[in-house]
Amino acid sequence: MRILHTSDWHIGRTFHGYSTLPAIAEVLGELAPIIGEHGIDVVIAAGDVFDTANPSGEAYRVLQATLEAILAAGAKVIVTSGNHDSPRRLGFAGPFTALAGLHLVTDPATVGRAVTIDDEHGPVDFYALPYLEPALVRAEPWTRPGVRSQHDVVRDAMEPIRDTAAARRDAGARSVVIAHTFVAGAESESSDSERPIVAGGVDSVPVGVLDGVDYVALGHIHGRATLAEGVRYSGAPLHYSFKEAGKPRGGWVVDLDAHGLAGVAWVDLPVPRPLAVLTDTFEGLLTDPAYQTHHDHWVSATYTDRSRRIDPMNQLRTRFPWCAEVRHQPSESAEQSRSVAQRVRGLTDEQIVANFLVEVRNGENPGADETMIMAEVIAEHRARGQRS
Ligand SMILES: [Mn+2]
Repeated sequence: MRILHTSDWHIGRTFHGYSTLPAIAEVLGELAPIIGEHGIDVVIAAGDVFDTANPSGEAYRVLQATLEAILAAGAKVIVTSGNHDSPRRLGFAGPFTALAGLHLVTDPATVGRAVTIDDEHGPVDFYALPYLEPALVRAEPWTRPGVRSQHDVVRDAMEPIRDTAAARRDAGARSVVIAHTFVAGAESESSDSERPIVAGGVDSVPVGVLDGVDYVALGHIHGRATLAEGVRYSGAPLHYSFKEAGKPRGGWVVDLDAHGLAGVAWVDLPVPRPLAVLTDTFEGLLTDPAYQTHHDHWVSATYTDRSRRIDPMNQLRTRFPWCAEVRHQPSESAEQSRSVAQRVRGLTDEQIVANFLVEVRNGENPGADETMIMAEVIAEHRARGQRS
């Protein structure tokens, strides 16, 4: 069996105020040709199908066209819900669409129940874990009392799955888990375009919790990540943040043979409009010939001039029509990236105060009068300190 693992389609998301619907429709439109070319049997969408719980009619139209084309290309589809989706809305037609090979698994009550699809070697059991909010699933019979975290709920969901998978392995069954959650170790590949599951704290699942099945298709992180040979994030099919600039977009092609995982390969999806993150003086951004290549790209421009420009966006758009973000970061502020302790090490009190003024005034040094006043105040303070 050959599986295409995708996730985080986020249909309906905006990018710096622009609709991404035409771009995601184009990218998802490439799935059907990939299915034909690679002989894909099953397509997985591991959560965050939509960007919101209440998507627009246009967003539904993109999803409908995508799923219709996948089914027409001859693959089955297994979809689960992410934290952005409404499980009820996304899953409502699941009992009927399953008859057509479209499995919408979004109900926490069905955790542990497999969607079984046969190949020439026998059954493959797909266990989907929609995003499991601890407070909303603690009444489910498969949870232990007092579940509080992603670690707790995914651990509890996995225990019966692991037992069933082990028992059915003897009968020739292979098993795949689909989960929308944050697994520890994926941090380096993560991006700011996914909101954290728990604000103000890291709530992650140790990778070992997912042991015992042949492949784990993860969703939630927007960059691809490999946590183990058979435990991976595919990432989003479209760039949804400048933090993802240069990162590949696509999915994992997963092969199962009679014994389990036989191989994993990456397949690229097209990038309709690449991202460019440019930092230079304002003049440099507008005139350096090297940037001409970014004319049709999404551009995030940071200009390093000392003073702020009036309406920089409109000026930059004369050169970069798709400039989506402008930041002002005076070059002196590179100094700010060092810690305070590093910056003051070995300096006199006079130097520390002078540097502070330079920093808060975008590079303007203290004048002679100011230097004299500072010296007086510091001397006075020192004398007072010695007396007490
Ligand atoms: Mn998510």
